[in-house]
Amino acid sequence: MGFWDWLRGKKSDLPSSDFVEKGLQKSRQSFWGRIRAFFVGRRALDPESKEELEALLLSADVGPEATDKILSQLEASLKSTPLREKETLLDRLSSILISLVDRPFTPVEGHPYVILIVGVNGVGKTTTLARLAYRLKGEGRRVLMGAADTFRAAAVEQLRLWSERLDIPLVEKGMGVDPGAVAYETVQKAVKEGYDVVLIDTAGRLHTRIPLMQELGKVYRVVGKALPGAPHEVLLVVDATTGQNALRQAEAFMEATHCTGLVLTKLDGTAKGGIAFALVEKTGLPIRFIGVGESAEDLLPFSAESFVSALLREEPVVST
Ligand SMILES: Nc1nc2c(ncn2[C@@H]2O[C@H](COP(=O)(O)OP(=O)(O)O)[C@@H](O)[C@H]2O)c(=O)[nH]1
Ligand SMILES: [Mg+2]
Repeated sequence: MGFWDWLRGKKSDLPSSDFVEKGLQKSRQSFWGRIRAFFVGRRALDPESKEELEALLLSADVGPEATDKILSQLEASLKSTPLREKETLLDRLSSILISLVDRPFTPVEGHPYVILIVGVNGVGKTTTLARLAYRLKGEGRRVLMGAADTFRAAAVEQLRLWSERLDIPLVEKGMGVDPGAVAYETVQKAVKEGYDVVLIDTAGRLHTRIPLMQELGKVYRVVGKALPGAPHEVLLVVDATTGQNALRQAEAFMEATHCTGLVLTKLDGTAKGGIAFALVEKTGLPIRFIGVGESAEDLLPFSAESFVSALLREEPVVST
């Protein structure tokens, strides 16, 4: 699996759907199982069943905007192209869902390739950073990490532990220092010493705390001073288990700083999963990675096809 290629916009080597299916098991068996069941034996949508489907999508965290869009696209598509004999209504829904979350990602050239990780507290920023670092190192890339989450001592310590465990160098100046200074120094070191990738952790902040949000804009600008064109990606990490609150977070972060993509974590911990559609609809950002579990292998490049199929696929019969 090529994480480096994926960062550079190449889609060649996507994760096996098995991982995605395992991670989305709860959603598939719960809310999306109900959506699947709704379509059994149905080949048309009357107003009543449309309402039923609407309620099901809303209950699966799809959110009102994306739900409206899905329903109107489904209706329009059935009107313009009636179902073929072998095609099902669920097939039609799948294509619409795929097109909804399949947003293009435009890679920016840069060496070192600098990635800034942002989001509220506890969503999985540091975990995501460490998993990316681990994968990229495994692919032979020289990785440097920066501990610009200087808000809590525990945050620096957490990254220091990862740095030791993964044997990946870390720039850190302890707690309480200006995060911009850490970010600047990290990028500067990476340029000077020829690193391939720079991953910068930032403090989790409540999206309602204005000064902290402004500080993020400053970190972004400072990174650009250390290396023109950087950061090449700003990943906004969002916790799938927080439901519609995730949308408000995303909006606030997009106002505070330029974001290039989403990381949707803890999909293994929700029975809904529809927040992916709501988030993409709201932000227009592509989902770049998903977190589907606790282990280092559980960060996956996002594929719209695998994701939708993992939500809607019939639960395989397990033979014992
Ligand atoms: N189940 C599960 N837990 C996750 C995932 N990603 C992160 N976590 C957990 O979420 C918690 C907070 O993660 P952390 O990276 O410290 O969040 P941060 O405050 O945003 O840096 C940790 O216990 C992680 O193990 C995921 O995809 N699935
Ligand atoms: Mg952290």
